[in-house]
Amino acid sequence: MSGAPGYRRPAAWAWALMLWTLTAAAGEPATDGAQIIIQHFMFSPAALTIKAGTTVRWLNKDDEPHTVVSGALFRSAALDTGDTFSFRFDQPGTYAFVCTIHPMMNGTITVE
Ligand SMILES: [Cu+2]
Repeated sequence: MSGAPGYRRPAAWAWALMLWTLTAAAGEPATDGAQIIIQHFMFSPAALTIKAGTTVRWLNKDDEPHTVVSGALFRSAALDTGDTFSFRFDQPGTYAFVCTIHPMMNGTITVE
């Protein structure tokens, strides 16, 4: 009638703790890294603004391989599902990046 025996709704603090743990585990150690999710043949967010010195991590959640390439600045290998690629942006500027396998997939990082 009201769920399985012994089941109790987790308290709000438990959810908060779990979210915090997940977030902490996904981030770069000791830096305020940013993350871009690759899913449904899109970069999300496609436009990101960060401070100089920030490491951006791309995570492929698609079942298709994708790459992350920005001119001569960086070039990832083909990322399979669950694979990540990270790059630290030290110089202010605007950086376009693209998936070379699917050139309509593109995005921009603005480094302040
Ligand atoms: Cu792609």
